[in-house]
Amino acid sequence: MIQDYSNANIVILTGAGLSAPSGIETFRSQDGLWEQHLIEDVATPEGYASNPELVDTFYNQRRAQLNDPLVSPNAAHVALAKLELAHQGRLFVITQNVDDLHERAGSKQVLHMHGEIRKGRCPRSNLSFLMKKDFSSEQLCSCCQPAQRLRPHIVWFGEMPIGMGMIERALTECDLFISVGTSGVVYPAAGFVRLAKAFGAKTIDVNTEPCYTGSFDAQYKGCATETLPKLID
Ligand code: BV8
Repeated sequence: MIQDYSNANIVILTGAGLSAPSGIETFRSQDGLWEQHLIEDVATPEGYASNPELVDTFYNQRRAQLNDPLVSPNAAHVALAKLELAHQGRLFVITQNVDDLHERAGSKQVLHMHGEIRKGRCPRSNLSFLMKKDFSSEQLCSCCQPAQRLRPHIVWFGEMPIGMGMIERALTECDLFISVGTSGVVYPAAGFVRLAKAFGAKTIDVNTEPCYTGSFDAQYKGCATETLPKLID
């Protein structure tokens, strides 16, 4: 199917469902991450301000998941990395995921609009740093005097997602928009399909449970590790 778009601009939006087959928990499934924690407590600036240790623990647990040798990129990540090679410069992956599985599969053009769990951010300079150790009160920035405690480089609710200018430009210029493994609950990501469609893109949803319908020209129901490689090969 994607062969028909060999000279097209393609935007892929990925969510937690893409990493689920790799063993990374999603957010809104029965035993998902948000079932175990109140969003307000662990994914808002207010929650971090009132209990940074709780938030550090939440993100350190998720970092530990990523360091598990059993967690590796799956066939869907690999298919997207292959597609990027075939579409040099005209494929743009926007991920809501904060893991590094796209990069470990070989993708280069990836924008983490909700941040990256392997990085910490200085709350004063806003610079982000790859962190070898877990988040804690000892992890300080190297850009300020006095040094500041590094917060997770994560976009919390109420914070502006990363790269919105670049994202909006890509959406208005794309010919094909594919959403993979996202529930379409969180904005502004959930609205990307409508913007792409308004500018003439064909829109496809790949999900085990098709959701946020209405704006997609086609929906491929099934696990991304099966559906996406078929769509791409
Ligand atoms: C913003 C942190 C404005 C990272 C996340 C009141 C105040 C402020 C804002 C708001 C408000 N009310 C509403 C808003 C907007 C808010 C929002 O949308 N809230 C929702 C809940 C209504 N959005 C924001 O706050 C955003 N910022 O609006 O800023 C602004 C403007 C100017 C200046 C300043 C600010 C920020 C949103 C980012 C929040 N951070 N997480 C982390 O901890 O990981 S969001 C969180 O949800 C994750 O990042 C996650 O990626 C994201 C979306 O979830 P999904 O990826 O879709 O995961 P989910 O579990 O939901 O679904 C998985 C799907 O996969 C399912 O559909 C399932 O069927 C499918 N699936 C499962 N397995 C598979 C599969 N599919 C295929 N194959 C499989 N194998």
